[in-house]
Amino acid sequence: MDKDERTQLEAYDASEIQVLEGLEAVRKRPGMYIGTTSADGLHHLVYEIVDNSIDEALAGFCTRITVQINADGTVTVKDNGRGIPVDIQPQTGRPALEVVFTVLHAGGKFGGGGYKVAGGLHGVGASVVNALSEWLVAEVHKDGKIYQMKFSRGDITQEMKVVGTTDRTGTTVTFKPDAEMFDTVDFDYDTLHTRMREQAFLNAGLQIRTVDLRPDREQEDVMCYEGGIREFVTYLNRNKTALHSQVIYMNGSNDDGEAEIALQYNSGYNERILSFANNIRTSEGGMHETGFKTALTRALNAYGTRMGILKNEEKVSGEDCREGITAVVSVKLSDAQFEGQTKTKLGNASMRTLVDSIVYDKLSVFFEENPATGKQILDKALTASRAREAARKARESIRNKSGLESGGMPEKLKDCNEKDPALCEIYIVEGDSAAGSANQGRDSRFQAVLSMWGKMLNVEKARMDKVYKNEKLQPVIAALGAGIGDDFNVEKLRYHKIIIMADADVDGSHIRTLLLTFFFRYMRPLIENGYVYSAVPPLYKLTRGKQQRVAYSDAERDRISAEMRGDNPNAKVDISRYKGLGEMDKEELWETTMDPEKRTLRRITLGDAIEADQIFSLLMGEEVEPRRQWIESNAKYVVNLDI
Ligand code: TSJ
Repeated sequence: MDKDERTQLEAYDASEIQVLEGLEAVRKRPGMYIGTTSADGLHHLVYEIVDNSIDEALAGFCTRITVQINADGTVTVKDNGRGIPVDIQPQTGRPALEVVFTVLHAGGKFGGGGYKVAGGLHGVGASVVNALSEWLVAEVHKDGKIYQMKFSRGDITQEMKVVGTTDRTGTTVTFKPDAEMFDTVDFDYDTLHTRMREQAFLNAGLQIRTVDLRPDREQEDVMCYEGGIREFVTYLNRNKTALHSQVIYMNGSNDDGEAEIALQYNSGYNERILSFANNIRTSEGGMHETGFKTALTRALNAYGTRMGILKNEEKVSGEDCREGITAVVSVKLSDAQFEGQTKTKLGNASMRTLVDSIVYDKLSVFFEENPATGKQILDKALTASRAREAARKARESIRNKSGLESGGMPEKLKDCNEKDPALCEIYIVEGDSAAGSANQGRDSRFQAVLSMWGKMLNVEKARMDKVYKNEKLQPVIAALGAGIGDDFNVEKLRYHKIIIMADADVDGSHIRTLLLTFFFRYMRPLIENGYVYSAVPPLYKLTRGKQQRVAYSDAERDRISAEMRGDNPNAKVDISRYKGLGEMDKEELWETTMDPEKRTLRRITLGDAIEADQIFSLLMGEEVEPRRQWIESNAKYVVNLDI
């Protein structure tokens, strides 16, 4: 062995040790690397892989990406980029392809000086996916050859070798997530499809195809949007009535990066601003979003003053300017700083300056050239300003309102004795009979019950002042004790578990959708802090002789039924379906749905709430045609409308 060879081997040994330690750490604490081992974490594996193909597209070398769930439940991601480099890296003495999959944080940071735009927020790379896969196969088409390499749970199971010839270039990765590491390994097509659609909107002209090949679940979607985020805004407003037909689009760049903004107002009252940095959703906002908001307010006020619509120092507030807006703000920059609790807040001040100047300048020009649209938007902001004033008055009157017992609590609330919010729960129950069982069955030391009944307010069509005064929602507002809208203060919240308990039928899902939409629009921190839950009542009761059990799903029903039968194939197990919560007596309800030792609660995420909000807009909004279409295509599911 000569000196060079020895040096290389030592380097290899050293890197191997580091590799094993690195990837072992991933398997020991997967949550540290992918956030969670729930379904979210599982899907995150796919995004980690796809991010690499999108980086290749951003660099200008890839035009098509396919994300495919295979018949056996594994996933394949394929692109037509240059192919991951296969040459030996001088630092490690190993092929770059191997390093990508065996060294933590290696993704995208080798060869050609890297990309202008850095990779994903959680861009821990492909090695994490390797570490958490039962097996993974990578194939690279490059320089006329097909290179292949295989891995398992972080280890190399087949060194890189040439397995054929090819006339194209690109990378294909197939992996099977390790069932030992995840709560579930069942990929959800809709989840992948939704995420990929978002990526297709954010990367104009890039074609992304999603495919499901699993038996009885076959489907496919091809997404490619030449209009990019313009089409994203059109899509987000698809169930709303647009205030102006054109989506307003603006872009620009400086030394630090580039920014694109698209917006369109609708006839509704909600603000929907989606912001992204390097294709990553910045849910907590940040500098780019701030720049957008301040420039929008300034541009509208300047235009109003110039046109004489705003007189005598009259002004519209930022919030007024954003009523009914749907906007997408997307920036791409070289050293994105992610801050905030969930690292989804952009910290780069240069993006505030950039977005601010683009929006102020281009919007001012747009208003000059389209005065009718400018006036419509300004009128809307002025109406919002007046409604806000009316709402403030209504809010004040809430405090001296009847329907509240002494101490300010509603009659329909059966409160608990405990006063520490962290220990208190409130069940919001639909229907009087279910509420009766819940009242009697609860542990009144820490569980409160609030019953709701009858038809609820349509929050979609109501302005804020109507919502505050609504007799169905007032008890909820009063019981939670934390105010509403701008006044909402999560510190005053009286219960840290808010549990929606409703039947799995149309009425139940109606009330659930309404409550979620209400929380989403008027008490969002409730959802952001994870305080909202859905109770999970059982679906079946199984009886054999004196023995009784319950099941929460069809699969569980079959398993328990087999268990109860035991070795006796003739034993008769009686299975009945619960028709609703009202059918259960207080003991049954306590044992199956309320006892913290035995119950299941589903925590409502912001994603659930956004989806409820969308369904809600669709079902309750002004647009008739999309609603009719939705009901038609979901007719058979409506009974189980779940959120
Ligand atoms: F990382 C990975 F394995 F997860 C992965 C990477 C998975 C998939 C499906 C695709 C990719 C990928 C990587 N697609 N395209 C690339 N490109 C590169 O890695 C590449 C190619 C050429 C050069 C160069 O400088 O010549 C540099 C890079 C980073």
